[in-house]
Amino acid sequence: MSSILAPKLHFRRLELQGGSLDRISRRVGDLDDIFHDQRAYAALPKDKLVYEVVSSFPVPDGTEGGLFIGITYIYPGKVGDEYFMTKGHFHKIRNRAEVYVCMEGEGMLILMNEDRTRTWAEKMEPGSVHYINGFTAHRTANTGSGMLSFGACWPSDAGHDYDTISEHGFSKILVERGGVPTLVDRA
Ligand code: S6P
Ligand code: ZN
Repeated sequence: MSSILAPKLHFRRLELQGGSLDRISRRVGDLDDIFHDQRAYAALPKDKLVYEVVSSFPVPDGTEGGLFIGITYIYPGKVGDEYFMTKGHFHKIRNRAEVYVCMEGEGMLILMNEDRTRTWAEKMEPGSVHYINGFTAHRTANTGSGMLSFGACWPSDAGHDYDTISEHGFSKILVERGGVPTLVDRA
């Protein structure tokens, strides 16, 4: 049996250790097709950090039966009235599920079914656990004034389909209305 270097997700330290870690930084300039207010988007510095993801892949990408683990850190901020958020994706193998565990901050997990007829959201707070069913697009938004950090665990053969979201978006967006995060239909 080949040996694997198991990742350790440390909830209290908000960090991932062990194995070879993959780090991704997403800045304003990387997210040009996700926010609805293009004028507010254009006014922000392109190098401003929106979120970072640290992931551990204990088995090769595409392995059936393994799991990947990651932590996402979303900075506080808004583009117009829309909160800083992740790109969002379906899994390439559509039936693959995922679990998120919120570690710090306040946020919303935004979910959408495959035919885009339903978009809904779950509140994220420290300790909240979120089961993301297969066939469901998912993205997270930071609705608080500090960092939103959460752990994720997903099947190692799930893959990511970003193109469908970048082309069609979610059918609702999460905006601030009177200080309250609110899902509204896209204009
Ligand atoms: C992976 C999992 C998360 C996201 C991360 C960033 O399946 O859902 O680790 O990759 O939250 O979001 P995105 O949409 O940019 O990959
Ligand atoms: Zn995912």
